[in-house]
Amino acid sequence: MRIALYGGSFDPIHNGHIELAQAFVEALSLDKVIFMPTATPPHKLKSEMAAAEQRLAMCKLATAQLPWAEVSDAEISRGGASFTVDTLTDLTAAYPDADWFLLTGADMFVTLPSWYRFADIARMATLCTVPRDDKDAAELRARAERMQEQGARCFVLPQAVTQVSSTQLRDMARAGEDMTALVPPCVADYICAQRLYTATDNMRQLDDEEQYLDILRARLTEKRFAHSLAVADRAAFLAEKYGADVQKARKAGLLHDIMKDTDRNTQLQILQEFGILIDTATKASPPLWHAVAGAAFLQHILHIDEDIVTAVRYHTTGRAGMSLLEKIVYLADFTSADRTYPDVEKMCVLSEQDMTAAMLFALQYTVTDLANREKPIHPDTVYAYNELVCEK
Ligand code: DGI
Ligand code: FE
Ligand code: FE
Repeated sequence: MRIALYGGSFDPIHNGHIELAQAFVEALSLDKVIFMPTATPPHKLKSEMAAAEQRLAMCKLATAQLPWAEVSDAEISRGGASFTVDTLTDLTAAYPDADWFLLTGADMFVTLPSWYRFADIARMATLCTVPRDDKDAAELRARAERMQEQGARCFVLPQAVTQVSSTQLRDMARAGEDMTALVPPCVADYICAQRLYTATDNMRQLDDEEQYLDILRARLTEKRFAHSLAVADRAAFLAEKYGADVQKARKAGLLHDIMKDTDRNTQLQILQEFGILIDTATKASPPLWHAVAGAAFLQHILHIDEDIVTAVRYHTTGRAGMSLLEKIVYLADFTSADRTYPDVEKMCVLSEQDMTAAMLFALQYTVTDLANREKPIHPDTVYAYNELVCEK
């Protein structure tokens, strides 16, 4: 038996996926391709993705007529993020005599060497991919060669297959456009009947606080939730005082710690998913990750305004050349009603009287505190501090 594992979010499955699988069935004489929809990642909002059961149902509809296709709910049943290495381990144990292949799109293929336990994956399956166009082909073959030098077996299809974008399909669904050229007709019908991908628009428009409160309640501990409300109040108060946009300050304050209670691995996963590379200094300080991951979440999933996104991004480290909104959120986090450190009163008074002095005081405190505890100090914090002392 020659069996391929084809994992993905399949949100929705489309003709590009089917064509890719079909091409490998022919090129590699595969007996079976197992479509494996991933579980919904913990940081995805319900309205942003079709439910796991719906993605599974679409895979089954799309492959019902294909004798070589099988759909597995193993990762969905397992729940949470699955590692490909674990899925392959289970599958190879279930079919110990089979030759295994792992099908990946070009975008995934190039990231393979950084996948968890890549060497084990490579030991269990031949790594297969297909170019998006002619330009891609040479690049993919070069990557394949490099992996082969590390002992992997690779296969790059010589010809490209049709590229279809799931993002584009979701946009089409939202706009009520006909998708039958890009997905199997039964999948198009299913998307219409289930009204999939139509909620995202509401998401984008709904700006009322209630909605953000629901999102926060689901993600934060009670204490962190209370802190977020206190920072929102404080940010609004400071915005009023310094002539900034009060609504934006409130929103930024509310959302600034949205990823703080998410476990660190998931924070890293979010960064990886959005292609955000963190510098070595950030990598060395896990307490900074929630700000970067939170900003990415706000930008890519909640579609929040960019000035709010950067206020969240820099609320922990600060940076040189901070905007008014960034300073307000930074100081609000330092002076919210729930803060209890020794100099909090002085900090509060300063933040209301002299923003620059308050920033300097806060940064001085942070730098000193980190140095005393022998923690690394992020360069952005140092730049923010230097800018203020040099201007004095
Ligand atoms: O999320 P909060 O607790 O409300 O506050 P925060 O986002 O300011 O996070 C504070 C933590 O971040 C605290 O443990 C100190 C740490 N921190 C702030 N700046 C730096 C830093 N840690 C390192 N390593 N480097 C920094 O520059
Ligand atoms: Fe924070
Ligand atoms: Fe905070």
